Amino acid sequence: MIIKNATFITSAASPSQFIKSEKPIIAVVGKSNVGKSSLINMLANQKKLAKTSDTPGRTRLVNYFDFGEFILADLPGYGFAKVSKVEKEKWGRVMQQFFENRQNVQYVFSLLDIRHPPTADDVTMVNFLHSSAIDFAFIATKADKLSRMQIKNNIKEIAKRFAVPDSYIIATSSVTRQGKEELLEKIEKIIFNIKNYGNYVDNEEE
Ligand SMILES: Nc1nc2c(ncn2[C@@H]2O[C@H](COP(=O)(O)OP(=O)(O)OP(=O)(O)O)[C@@H](O)[C@H]2O)c(=O)[nH]1
Ligand SMILES: [Mg+2]
Repeated sequence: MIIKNATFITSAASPSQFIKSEKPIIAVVGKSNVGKSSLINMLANQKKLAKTSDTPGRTRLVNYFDFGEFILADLPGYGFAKVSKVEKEKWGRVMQQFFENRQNVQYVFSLLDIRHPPTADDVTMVNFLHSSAIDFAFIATKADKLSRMQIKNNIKEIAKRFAVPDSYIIATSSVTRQGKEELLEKIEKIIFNIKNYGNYVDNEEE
């Protein structure tokens, strides 16, 4: 798949602003600073489509990007300690509403920092996706920070933690663009499956 001209669609601050589309919507989730926005920019071949930041936890919005055949939703990062409890609970509720309606999202990329073991929040997120019956894939980010051997070992550890085969985890780097082609192939399959077998838009809710 070739991405020609990805564009920003809109931001949603509350459930009433979540978009509905004929195109599959894939959400990008992960803890603050894991590299969600950078991954989106890598796929788009653009530097500043999605705002990236060294300061974690800035974005409290769902940002939507049109990639032609599909839509990527850049979600606020979780696990940011400095966010107040009230704020966290508010966003927990917004996210719950996002994931509980299958018209909002059909697939999820769960991002994990390849250097570290999954956090408690990562595990909570994955369990939540399981219980919501949302199909998802793991993406290990910042692979440029490790040697090839370390990448292999850490992928093994992450896979073990979630009881999935190593091949379920795609190692990526928004710096070297490692994993980009693999990811685009994966997206192609995801779109095919949603269109042909998924309970996508017109099956359930309408
Ligand atoms: N070396 C390296 N740095 C990365 C990579 N991806 C992201 N970063 C850096 O990590 C920091 C956070 O990246 P973002 O893409 O803004 O992370 P995010 O997950 O969108 O963060 P929030 O929006 O705050 O949740 C930035 O300083 C990026 O430059 C990567 O693949 N390799
Ligand atoms: Mg971001």
